[in-house]
Amino acid sequence: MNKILYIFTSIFITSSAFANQPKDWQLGFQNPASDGMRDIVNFHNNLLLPIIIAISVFVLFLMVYACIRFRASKNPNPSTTTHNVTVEILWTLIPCLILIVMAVPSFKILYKQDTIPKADVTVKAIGYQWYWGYEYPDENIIFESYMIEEEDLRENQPRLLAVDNEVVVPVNKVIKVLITANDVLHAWALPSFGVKRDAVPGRINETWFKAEKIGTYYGQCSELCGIKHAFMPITVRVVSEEDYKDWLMGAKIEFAKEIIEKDQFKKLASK
Ligand SMILES: [Cu+2]
Repeated sequence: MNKILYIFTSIFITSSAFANQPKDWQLGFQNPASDGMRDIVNFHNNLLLPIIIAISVFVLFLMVYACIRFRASKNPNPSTTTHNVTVEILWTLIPCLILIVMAVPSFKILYKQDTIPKADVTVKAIGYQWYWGYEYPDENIIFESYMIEEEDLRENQPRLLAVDNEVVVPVNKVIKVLITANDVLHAWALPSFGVKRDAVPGRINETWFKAEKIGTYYGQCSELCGIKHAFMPITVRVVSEEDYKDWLMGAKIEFAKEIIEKDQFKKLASK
């Protein structure tokens, strides 16, 4: 009974209770944490959903009506009409109009996603079988990010989603993500930010997001990439500007890509 209640509340009460990771019995989207995702959710809830419901109800009505009105006992001599120009024009024209109504806002969102504003932080994500590697090209930082096995999970770490080394980014800043892969196709996807891009070997795809809330956000590889496709999650920790700077100091030493000069190390370590 509780389960049924939960499903109903999940359907009818919008996602304010949802955090930034998938929940049991969840049907809708995760909470948007960026402008881009809010556009997508609004597009879905205010336009697509009403159209889908209207079409489904209309088709159901026609089917039920035809079943009752034209059943054999009521309609022993069926009509032999094969053409009706008006109806044919209508059932071509109306779906076309519906598609145009959907296409216009859809393209608007796509172009908005495609136009990357000036980036404050650039992160490069590299898909491997089966984990993600990350680079901060401007910060001399490189690290790998593996899923934490179930027996090693700490409190509040979700199963199959938490990783050992999280991507850390500042809140309310434009984060540009460069996405590529080293072996097969992967896809870097983070539902709360409305971000999903294929990771293609030999090619760099770009996307961006601006996280509005501090918190931890979870995503997964979204391109079937082999036997452990389900075990290469993505964790992004959004922190304040100061926390980001603190993290950067430590990360520059811990995850240094190139050897740090002695003086530079001293400078970083002293901060
Ligand atoms: Cu993958």
